[in-house]
Amino acid sequence: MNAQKKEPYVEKPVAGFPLKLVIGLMVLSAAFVLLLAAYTQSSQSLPSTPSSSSEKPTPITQESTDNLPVTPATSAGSGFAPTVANPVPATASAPEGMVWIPGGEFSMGGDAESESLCSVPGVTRDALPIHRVVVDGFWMDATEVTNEQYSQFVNATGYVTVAEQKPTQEEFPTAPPENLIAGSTVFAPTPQPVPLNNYFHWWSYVAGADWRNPTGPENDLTGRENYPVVQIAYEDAVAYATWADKRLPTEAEWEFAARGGKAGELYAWGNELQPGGKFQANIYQGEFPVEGRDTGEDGFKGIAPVKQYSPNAYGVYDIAGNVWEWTSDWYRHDYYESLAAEGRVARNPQGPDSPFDPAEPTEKKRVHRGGSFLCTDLYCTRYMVGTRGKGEVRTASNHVGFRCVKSVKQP
Ligand SMILES: [Ca+2]
Ligand SMILES: [Ca+2]
Repeated sequence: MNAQKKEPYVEKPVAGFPLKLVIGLMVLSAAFVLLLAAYTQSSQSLPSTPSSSSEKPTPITQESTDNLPVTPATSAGSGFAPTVANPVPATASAPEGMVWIPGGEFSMGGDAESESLCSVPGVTRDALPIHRVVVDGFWMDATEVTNEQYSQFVNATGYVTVAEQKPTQEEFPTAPPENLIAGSTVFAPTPQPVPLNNYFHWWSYVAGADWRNPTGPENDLTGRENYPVVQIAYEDAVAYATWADKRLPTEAEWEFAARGGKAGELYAWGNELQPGGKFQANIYQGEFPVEGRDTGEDGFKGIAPVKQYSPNAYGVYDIAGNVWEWTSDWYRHDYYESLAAEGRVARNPQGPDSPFDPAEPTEKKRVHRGGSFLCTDLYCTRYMVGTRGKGEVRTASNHVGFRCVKSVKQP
């Protein structure tokens, strides 16, 4: 009855839990508990310790960004060439909470092999080939958008997110009315180890889960003002960005920012997962996805407040890990191939004209980037900077959020 029931395509839905699938399964499931896609860790597991990171370098400023070093490729990448950042400084003082990303020409994509990329050895094919891209400079939120920030938007506008809306009979014509209940997808750790080839084991549809109640009605945002907002569908992120006079980043802008002026490195902070033995992002350690097995060795079990780890060279925090981030590009598995086939440097690419994921051909997906607190070297190392994720646009979950960018007029 749906594409997710078959053996997943190599690059499975990283964070996409089509709501249609959810409601559709509800028709069959009186238990009202659905097991859905992805690799994550329950945000019911609150951070057990404060950040282990005491180093918080000063975010890059307008004055300093044009002096950022250009570093030649040092790792994986035979296909990588140095990043050439624009010398043009920002034209105005930084908007509150944003940092200047100079833009320039860089090598985009990923060719690093990993035995743990979503249980599939080798490279993530949708991140190939490595190709040259130019993006103009822009402002970027230094952090993922927080609950506090999203609250300000909702208080000002009365906006109602997708997860808060009761699904309609028109949208789900075969679902009985009693199943048309607002809710969203929530990571549900398993009581015992499970095969990692079926993400249905660790996702549930939870009635009443939404951005105010990320894991369900029993958990609200008290004390979580500085955590990234989650349970945000694509249109919910766009609505916020529009209200804030910002926009979502393109996938190319996101990767340019994440690479921090470096070229071909495995991570947003370099080539070692734990330089000096220290984790640089909130990901997942321990046996996935088993209840109680997230060891929190990186300082956090589950989701973390923003800004708990050092920023990258451009001053952006949590660009890897914590929560996945929506970008404005449609997802196509072969988009990089089509760009490379044009035989020239892509300038400010906006993504393909339409979405297509061979694993779920009927779903409309946008690109997610950065991985989340549920990404583990045992299962899905999508915190590696060149790798890609994707999500159905009307589907939210408790490990997907976003950050915004803002264009400037070029002199
Ligand atoms: Ca963690
Ligand atoms: Ca992130």
